[in-house]
Amino acid sequence: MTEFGHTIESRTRTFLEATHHRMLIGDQWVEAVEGQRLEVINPADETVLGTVPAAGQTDVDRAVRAAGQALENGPWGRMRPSERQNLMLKLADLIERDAKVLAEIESIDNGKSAQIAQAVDITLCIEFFRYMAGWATKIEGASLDVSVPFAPPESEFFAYTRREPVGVVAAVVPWNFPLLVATWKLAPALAAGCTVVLKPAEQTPLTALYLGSLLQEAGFPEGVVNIITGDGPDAGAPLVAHPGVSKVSFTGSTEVGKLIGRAAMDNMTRVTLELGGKSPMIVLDDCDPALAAQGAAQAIFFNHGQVCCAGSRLYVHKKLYDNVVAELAELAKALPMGPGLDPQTHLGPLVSREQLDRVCGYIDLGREQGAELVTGGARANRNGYFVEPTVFASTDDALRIVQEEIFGPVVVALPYEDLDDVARRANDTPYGLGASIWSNDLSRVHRLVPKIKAGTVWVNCHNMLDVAVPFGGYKLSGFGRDMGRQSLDAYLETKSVFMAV
Ligand code: TXE
Repeated sequence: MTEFGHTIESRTRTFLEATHHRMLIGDQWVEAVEGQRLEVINPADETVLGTVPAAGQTDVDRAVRAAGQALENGPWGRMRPSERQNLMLKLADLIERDAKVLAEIESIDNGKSAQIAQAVDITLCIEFFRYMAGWATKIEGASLDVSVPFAPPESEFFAYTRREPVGVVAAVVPWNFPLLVATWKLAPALAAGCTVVLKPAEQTPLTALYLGSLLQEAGFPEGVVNIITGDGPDAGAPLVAHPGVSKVSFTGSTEVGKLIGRAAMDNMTRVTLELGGKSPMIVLDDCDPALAAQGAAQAIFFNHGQVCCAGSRLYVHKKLYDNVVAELAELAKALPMGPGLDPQTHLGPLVSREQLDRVCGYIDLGREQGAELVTGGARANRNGYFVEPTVFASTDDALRIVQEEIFGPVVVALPYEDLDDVARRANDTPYGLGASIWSNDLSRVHRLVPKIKAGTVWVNCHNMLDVAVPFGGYKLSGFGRDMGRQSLDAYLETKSVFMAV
């Protein structure tokens, strides 16, 4: 079958034609106990793609129990690290085999370009499972030379530390990079020897369910990964508050992140939170305006601005400001918009009607508060949740469109004169996820980097990721890190063993 000149894989068709999807608990594909279902909508044409179970408390209990059993009594807990590694490598191979299928399902479910999903989302999933598979065999404690000052002088002691899996992990993930963010949680959890209950976002559950079949094909024992579908209040909230869960790994809104953080503290559940952002781009006066505009377009319009580290505030030195803004507006107007399956598409629909309303609401607010609309500024005149790529210009950092996360293809350009002042302004939101600096003047770049309060500072690029580089936020953008060696630590406890010899 071909759509928009794109030939859809037969596995994709078979998966989507099933329409009545089930969730994975233990080794069973099951309905929700209460029998409730949620519709999954294609954001490119607003049609119903199918339904998934709407999990509730009882389903959460079953999934956490299955994960607990797999950890305590199943073969997983006794597996050697090299066996865990091999299973993860097998899974990576299966994802690679089905990369096009997964990219197509992601595209149809989320709206993003299938080509870009395959090149970015799915490729990073494969690389991250392989990267983390390598760490499974390199989890080490330390042996410590100890002496106890208050013990009798003739006594001798020995101590060592063990790294142990933290336990059952609840992974709650959003809809902007559904499979990729699920992988950011699953890969270190599995490398560490944990078991997992994964809850994908209600808007985009399909690639997680497809991954469930690949986990089974790879040979992961039952209950090691359970995948429950459902919404935030009915499935997510009971999952993160469940006493059988030892660690919550969440990516989503700051608002829900705060709720999860509070709920986690009741049980002293370990928690990592990757939350919203309002990332600045700072263009210095030595920069080529055309390159800066291209960088800005990529920073804000990639994934239609539905990126937690999207460059949504563009600070440009006043010498270059007019040129960069004009050039960026031209690039925005030229962006090919369409359904994700169309190979020409760069800008797909937003994920849902709710997100469309939210983004359009911010665009209206920008106008009302007096920002100058340079280009875009409306819902696109077609079916589906499409919004025109939008550039505002302003001098007022207090505007809500400058302070608040919009999570759509909307950028505000702001001029500046002084480097110290722009560093202060760049930090002047509650967020601190990403930032980028654009300049070839290394000495000024190096002086600016330490002043920026953000988990990632890019230089002459934005939104670049590598599986070995930790990613996470300062301030209200959360705490803890995904990816890199550092992410593994969040799934491990340290046990100290102290012996008299
Ligand atoms: O996020 P939610 P929403 C930001 C972005 C976006 C806004 C709202 O600004 O416009 O958040 O998006 C689950 N207990 N980001 O409403 O609600 C939910 O089911 C436990 C930035 O979709 O945070 C989903 O699986 N779980 C972000 C996940 O949380 C709960 C990506 C995210 O949904 C829950 C997404 C609860 N009480 C949105 N309520 C990023 N950092 O990339 C919801 N969920």
